[in-house]
Amino acid sequence: MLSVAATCDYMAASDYNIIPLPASIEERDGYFEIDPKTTIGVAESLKDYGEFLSEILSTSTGYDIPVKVGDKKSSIYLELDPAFLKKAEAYALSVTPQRVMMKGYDDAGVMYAIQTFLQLLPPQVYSEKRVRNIDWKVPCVEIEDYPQRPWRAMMLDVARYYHSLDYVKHFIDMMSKYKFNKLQLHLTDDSGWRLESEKYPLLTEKGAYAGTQQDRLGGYYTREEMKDLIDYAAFRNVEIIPEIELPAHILSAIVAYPELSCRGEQLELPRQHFISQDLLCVGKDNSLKFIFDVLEETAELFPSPYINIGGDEAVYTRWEECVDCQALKQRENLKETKDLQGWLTDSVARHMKRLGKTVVGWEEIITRGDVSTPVTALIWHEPSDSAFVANTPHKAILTPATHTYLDFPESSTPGEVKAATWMPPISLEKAYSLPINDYSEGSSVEGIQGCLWSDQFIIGEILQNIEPIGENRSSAYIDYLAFPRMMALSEVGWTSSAARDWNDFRERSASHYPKLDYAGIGYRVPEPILAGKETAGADNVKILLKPAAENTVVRYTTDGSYPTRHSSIFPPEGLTVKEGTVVKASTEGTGSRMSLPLTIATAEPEEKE
Ligand code: TNX
Repeated sequence: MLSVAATCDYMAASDYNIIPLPASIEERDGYFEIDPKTTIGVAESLKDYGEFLSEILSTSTGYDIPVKVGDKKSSIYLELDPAFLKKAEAYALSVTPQRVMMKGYDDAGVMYAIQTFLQLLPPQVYSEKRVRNIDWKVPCVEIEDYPQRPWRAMMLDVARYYHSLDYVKHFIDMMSKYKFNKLQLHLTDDSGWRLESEKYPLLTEKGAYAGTQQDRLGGYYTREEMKDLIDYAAFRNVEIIPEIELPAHILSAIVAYPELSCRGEQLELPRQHFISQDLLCVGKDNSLKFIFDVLEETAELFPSPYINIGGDEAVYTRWEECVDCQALKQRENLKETKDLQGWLTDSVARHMKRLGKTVVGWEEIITRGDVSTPVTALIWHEPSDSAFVANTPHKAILTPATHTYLDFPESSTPGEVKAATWMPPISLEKAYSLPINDYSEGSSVEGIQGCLWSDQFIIGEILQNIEPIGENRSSAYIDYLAFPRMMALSEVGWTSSAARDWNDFRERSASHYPKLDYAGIGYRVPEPILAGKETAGADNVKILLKPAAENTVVRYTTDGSYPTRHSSIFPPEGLTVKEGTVVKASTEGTGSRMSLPLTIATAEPEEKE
């Protein structure tokens, strides 16, 4: 529960602007200031954490802030305290005018104490170069914090669009800042196979690139690169869960090894978004051997106790026509073709269990046939579908498309990024409203996951045309789609439902934009909100706009052009115009960043007789 000790009125708990909102904040007077004499003391085992913090602080402040092992007198001190709160990922942060103490129950807690501390500093702290003339002050505070849910994940689809290793690291940085702890890497799909295999080299030789040598699209990660990425993520308390899709979304493997499919045809990798009907043939021994081999190799590479096998959207036409699949169905006494998927899921889950891994997959892994080995299902249709796991040995993660598919745009405002369209847009408020009501210890809902699919901009034909953002397809769109909504999901996963407050979150999230700017994270600036339009006569139409958040400025035009940061400021008391005027209003972001324009058309004046 949020507990706020009202010791003074100088700052309210939410004024500290921390996202996700901590479990307990006690305000204190005064501030701590980083200066050229600041040092960081650490226990021996936390040296890397001290250096991580020192690097960030030294870069932005320009001071040389040394790390001193065992020096308890340092002005900033980091320590582990396994007796503290006895909760995984818990931390305490105490800021007094003299010193800053960060205490973690575990390494994760230490990382999160650092991340919260950074959020309390001026936004320039995230800058990659020295920023002068800043008072590096941190308001005094006592924070004790821990997550409500152990599973706070993001999924990144690197299969439909090859995101570079640097981009994936940037994505992990974004996650860590907002205390996400699991990254589901969607490594394989119809459009590409992105993980090097030792046993099956053609998976990446043929399955990682579409098109001809000259203009080929794609890429993959070597096993060495992946090890490096896993370590990079682990240090930031992000566990990478690999996803190898089966039995559908596997064309890239079939292109490399045609004998894996029911028909054995040589097919090609698509250059456009495409969902193949070809499945992994469940009736052939060589296909089963292949998938077990690949999963074993993958399980060995990734230390996560989970392995994701996809499982979504299989259409069974091929299995229905396949003699081998039908023979298996008879042999195993299965009623329907979908039961073959359950049979496969259960065989894989049992085998993975022997290797110490729990299988995760989209909800189809428990709805298509019988699976008795405990698995974790990603509920992607409706939040209430988590009921699927009630009275079963399985667990559920909420990732409903309605709230967490950040590949849907935030609005239908003209000019919006046209990403996935099979559902209505997901506003920031909608993402924030994802219900998770069951917080009991034994709940079968372990947490939430936000998803960033990349299929809708596989070739960029739509995104290319976008105005006024005007970029071609690139990973930068992931940032734009992810923020600010990732902050909303972060709070859904971390903070108790009772402490979540949309109006308060909206203000806090806007206060993070400068932080994102300095951290090099792209985001969508929210448009102003139309609060009223009253017509009192042809010369008297009054338009009222609310800023997207209190600390944002609204600019407008009446000549049809897009507002810029040089346009007039929209009057807070409202604007009176003549009928027929078209008002365009945008939120002013930082730099040259403006929100999409909100267009407010007024009625055409009536023709005089
Ligand atoms: C559905 S949700 C999919 C993905 C697409 C996504 C696009 C799910 C398990 N499958 O293959 O990328 O929609 O929004």
